[in-house]
Amino acid sequence: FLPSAHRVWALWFFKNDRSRAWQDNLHLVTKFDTVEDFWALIWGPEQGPGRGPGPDFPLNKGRQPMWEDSRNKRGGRWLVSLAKQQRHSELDRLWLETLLCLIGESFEEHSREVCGAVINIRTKGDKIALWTREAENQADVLHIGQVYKERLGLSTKIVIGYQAHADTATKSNSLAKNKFVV
Ligand code: M7G
Repeated sequence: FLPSAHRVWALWFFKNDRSRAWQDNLHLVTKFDTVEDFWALIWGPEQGPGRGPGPDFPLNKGRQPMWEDSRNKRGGRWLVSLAKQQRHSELDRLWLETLLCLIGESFEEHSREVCGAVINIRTKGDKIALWTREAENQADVLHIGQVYKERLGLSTKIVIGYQAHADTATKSNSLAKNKFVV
């Protein structure tokens, strides 16, 4: 972990309440900026390395995990779509690996392009996505995609695609076209 690449991460939860607008269902759970607090969050404070509630974060919610946020609006996502049976066998591992890629700044200098990650639990098949800042930055996007796929341990036979949020936002039913694949 690179303390120099200092970042504050936020964990958000989407509570599906159909009586409210999509954005109003996004709830900030917590923020963290140390590896200790990350593990305390994952394992629970008792099993964590014994730190207190952590530093005081600014009260504002910071970046929001939505297409419209200024940091996301020109960006897109590497999407990993899982088969139903993978929830049981793979989902937790793939999500933890995704989080470790984020907080470990695993993409070298391309890490600055990474905005966050989203997990969608869906009856039709769960999804994990890694969001990046600028869909037109081909070299960054491809590097991140290649490293990410390798870190997830996905077989070379599996192809994952990158979609621009602008395309996803205008295609509410079908999947947006892939801008890149690895
Ligand atoms: P989803 O939850 O990302 O995937 O999007 P799903 O199709 O597997 O459920 C479902 C719907 O949520 C979209 O069609 C949008 O109506 C809404 N939605 C999702 N995202 C990520 C956003 C967003 O960033 N902004 C807005 N305004 N709506 C979103």
